[in-house]
Amino acid sequence: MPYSYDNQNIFAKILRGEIPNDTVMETDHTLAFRDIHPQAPVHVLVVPKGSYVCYDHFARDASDAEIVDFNRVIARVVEQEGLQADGYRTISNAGEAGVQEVPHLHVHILGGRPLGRMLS
Ligand code: IU
Repeated sequence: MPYSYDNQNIFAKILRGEIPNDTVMETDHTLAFRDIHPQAPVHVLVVPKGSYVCYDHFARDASDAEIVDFNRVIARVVEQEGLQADGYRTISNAGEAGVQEVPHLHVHILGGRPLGRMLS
């Protein structure tokens, strides 16, 4: 199913530089910045610069270079934020059932405290 991308969403505005953000890492294809309402001591959002609504949209339509870069940024943020030793969580919400608030793909990286069981 094709996705339609709303280029007025808040992360599109951040990527265009219209709204400031607390950047932790930037590459040609990817931006990582701190969530404005952090749910843990470390709460970073990793977003591709391309116009992708959610994870399956990106995984299906992005170039290999974008996909590799996105995943490498996640790995580098985990290392830079010192999350490897104690562990961390990645989450990407999609659509209504997934309670996705911002319709531009983002992976949350959460860590810095015990996060509790999410699935049982
Ligand atoms: P969600 O996965 O789409 O539900 O999460 C959106 C996140 O984007 C949420 O954690 C917000 O706190 C965060 N966020 C942000 O960092 N900056 C913003 O300007 C807005 C939301 I609006």
